[in-house]
Amino acid sequence: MPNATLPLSTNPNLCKWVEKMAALTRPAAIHWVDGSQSEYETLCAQLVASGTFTQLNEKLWPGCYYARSDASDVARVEDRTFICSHSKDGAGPTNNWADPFEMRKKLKVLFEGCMAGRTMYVLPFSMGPVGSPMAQLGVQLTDSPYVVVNMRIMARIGLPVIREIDKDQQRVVPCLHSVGAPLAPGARDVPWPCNPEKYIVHFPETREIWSYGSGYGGNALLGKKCFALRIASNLARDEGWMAEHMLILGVENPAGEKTYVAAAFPSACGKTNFAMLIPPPHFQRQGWKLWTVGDDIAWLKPDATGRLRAINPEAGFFGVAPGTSLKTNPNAMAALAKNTIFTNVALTPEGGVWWEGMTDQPPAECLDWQGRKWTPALAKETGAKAAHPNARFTAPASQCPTIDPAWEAPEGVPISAIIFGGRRATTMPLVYQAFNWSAGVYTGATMASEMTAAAAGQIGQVRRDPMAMLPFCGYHMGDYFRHWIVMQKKLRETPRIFHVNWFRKDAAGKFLWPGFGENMRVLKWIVDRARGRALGRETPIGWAPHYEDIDWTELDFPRERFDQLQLVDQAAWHQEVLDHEKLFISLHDRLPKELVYERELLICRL
Ligand code: TSX
Ligand code: MN
Repeated sequence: MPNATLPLSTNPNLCKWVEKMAALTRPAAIHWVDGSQSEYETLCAQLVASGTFTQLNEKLWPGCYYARSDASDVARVEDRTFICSHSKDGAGPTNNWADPFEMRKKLKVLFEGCMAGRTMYVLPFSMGPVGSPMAQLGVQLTDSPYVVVNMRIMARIGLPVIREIDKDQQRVVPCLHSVGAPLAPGARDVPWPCNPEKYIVHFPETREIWSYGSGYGGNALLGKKCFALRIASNLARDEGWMAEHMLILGVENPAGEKTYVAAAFPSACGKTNFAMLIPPPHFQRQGWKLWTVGDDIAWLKPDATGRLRAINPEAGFFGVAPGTSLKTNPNAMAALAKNTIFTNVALTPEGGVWWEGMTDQPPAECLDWQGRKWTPALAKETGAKAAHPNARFTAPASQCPTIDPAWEAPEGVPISAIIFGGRRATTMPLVYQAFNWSAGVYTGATMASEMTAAAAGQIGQVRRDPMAMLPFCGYHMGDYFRHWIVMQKKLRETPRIFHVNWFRKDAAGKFLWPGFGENMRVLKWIVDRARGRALGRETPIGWAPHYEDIDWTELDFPRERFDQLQLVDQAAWHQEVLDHEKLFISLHDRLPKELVYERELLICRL
């Protein structure tokens, strides 16, 4: 038997599962995580001693740590992510499917003895405020102390969660995680253990997650994408709620009335920036305030009166560092100023961190995300980046200056509008409102974004990413659309649905819209529309603002430019609906009829 701290739970099923998984993975020790500050400090000190963490300069970055991952373990691995439902069709054509029986056999072999020489941490966590009727419980077994300290920021963990688990009849999602790097007796560890062979596996029917080989982000912090989106989307479909890849934002008007919106954007659209938006000075003087509830995931559920309410299941921000600055997102900069873990950014000689876009002036020299010397001259010569483009900060949400007073309300906040968006140089206007719920679902189902980095596709190529859920829906996308359609019947009043595009360009290739704080002007129209207080113009694709419907105070934005920004170009939209059909054909056998009809109606209106 491994040397172990006392089991903190009295739940016999949990204790038996821990024993069984320990027998499989054979750790040298078992540590039940209590979630305390002192435990956190001990683990961080241990990570510093083992070379995984560097403690940053206490004067510049109090309570902050710095980690470099292995160069091969820097992002989610979508081609190694599996949905193992009983039927292949249940996972749909957009997910990797594997037979659950075959996969279990494979995983048993991989996990056999994989924690040798390491400590297995038993990490109880709650996605959502502890005790909230909308929260969900999980226990992650992991051999990565880096994962434990990151999870302490991103979720509620430890003793208060154990007390919830020990109440009867609580469902707990078992999550097994290993970096897949057993240590032989006396062998020296590396700063970032991982395995070239990676498996991120979900069993939707039995609500289980098995993750092997990676220590990074969404592959390893299993409460986030694996649980709060892929498993939760299955729970939500079965139980009549929604698990969405959305930020939640509160808009307070000068009368003190608050309207909450949820918004889904594909990556590289500035979702975290939008979640922490600062209104232009004129709006601030009038008394408009924006409040952040969450920046990545929303769980939405109809309440007893038939209103849709939302919680943020997370407790922190796992944000992309490059591009984050006092100009683009001062609230994020305040949130990450202390008690934050940085991964794969650059390290400055003063013991600080830096990344591309953080300041106009780069440091004279620093160590890049792989620990090599980096200078601005070198960057100019070779294009080398100091920080990895997917470098991250893990920061407590409570440290965001605009965190909403109700961000941990167990009953959630009422959602009045849902916003979809994408990065589109052409075709999509700045803003429009779908005619009704099913037209709105069509808008979300067909949303798309242009590739920015040459990550997978070509730069500029339009990629469909329905509801920004393509990599995160844990079942068939056609069934997912149907669930959206069906949700209307559970609501007395549906949130109004909008589409925005901050990225339309003119013929010269320049952005037509200033974006960032100025997006408040669009948000005001959205909130006013949702509350039935703003006018609109009917277009073939939905309701759009007249020039006069937007508050232009202190922004010089000519009417002609606005017309250009809002133009619904017939030829471009004919192309657009043709492209919608491609997506629909791939899902045809499970596509709800409503979406086929919405497309027909749209074509007729065009
Ligand atoms: O986050 C962005 N938002 C949302 C902000 C609340 N970004 C950054 C995207 C990369 C992740 C934006 N970039 C936005 C935006 O609204 N808009 C743009 C495009 C843009 C970039 C630079 C300028 C203008 C628009 N600069 C000047 O006009 C000087
Ligand atoms: Mn995300």
